[in-house]
Amino acid sequence: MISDRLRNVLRSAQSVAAFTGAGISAESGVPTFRSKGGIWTKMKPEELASMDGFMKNPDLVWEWYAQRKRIMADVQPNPGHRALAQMERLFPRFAIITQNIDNLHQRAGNTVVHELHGNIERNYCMACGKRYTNEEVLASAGVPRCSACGGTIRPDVVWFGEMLPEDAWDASVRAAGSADLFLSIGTSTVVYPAASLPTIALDAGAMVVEINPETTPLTSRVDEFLQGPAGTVLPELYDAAAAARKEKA
Ligand code: BV8
Ligand code: ZN
Repeated sequence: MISDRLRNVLRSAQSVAAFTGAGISAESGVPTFRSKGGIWTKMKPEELASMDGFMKNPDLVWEWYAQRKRIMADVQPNPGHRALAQMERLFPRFAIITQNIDNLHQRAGNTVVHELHGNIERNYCMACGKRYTNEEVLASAGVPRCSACGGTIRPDVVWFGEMLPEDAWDASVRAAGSADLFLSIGTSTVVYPAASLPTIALDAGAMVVEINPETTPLTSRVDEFLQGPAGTVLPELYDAAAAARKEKA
């Protein structure tokens, strides 16, 4: 299943970047967005994950995030997340670049995680910036208010039409632009500017490998397409990398 070219790159790579989307957390029980039965098949992204949507119907948006906060608090990292945590210890430079807000990479043990779209466990007051934990915001029903200034509290995630966090974006562009191997895992590559990162890696000469049970708009441009669920493919990829690098050692 793994080509000799990929095995050689796994043996020699000094810098690896893993770009992830909702698909890597599907096997943990986190609903994806666009796959069958995904979130966006039921509701429009701009209605729920945008300032406009929040202004129009804050109760609906908060109820949706409260539901996702509870789901993401109860799930566990799966073999796909754990294989990426093992890979961090195998390669001199290894970075996770994620669109996910579910904390599962950190909980699996990865220490270098660039969160492009925020984090479900963080919240802040839109007026004074005061920060709040999920315990605090989920204590009361409805849209939580700031105890310092009475302002409206929102989840610390990136909504459509909002800029990505500069530090995470800059670090992700650097990781993609200096990678020997770039893995695109469980993402439909349709949301920008995140979806431009595989192109940055390709243009910088990295070997780009896509892992997904389905093809995506990126598939025709990658060096290798490993078709299958991340929870199966990534442990196999880790075993191949560990074996190749042991031989070399
Ligand atoms: C912005 C956080 C600048 C919130 C999210 C250029 C062209 C066109 C449009 C745009 C453009 N530039 C900007 C835009 C607009 C927009 C955009 O990209 N729209 C799209 C829909 C066309 N982008 C933005 O608005 C961005 N901001 O551009 O600001 C700006 C600002 C001001 C003024 C001018 C410019 C902000 C985008 C971030 C939005 N926030 N999430 C929350 O989660 O609540 S996006 C959210 O959706 C996720 O984070 C993720 O990014 C995306 C979902 O994609 P995936 O994760 O890939 O998930 P999906 O379900 O689609 O696919 C899952 C895949 O997994 C599938 O392929 C499936 O086959 C696979 N899979 C399933 N099971 C498995 C599996 N794979 C492996 N194993 C399995 N077991
Ligand atoms: Zn406040």
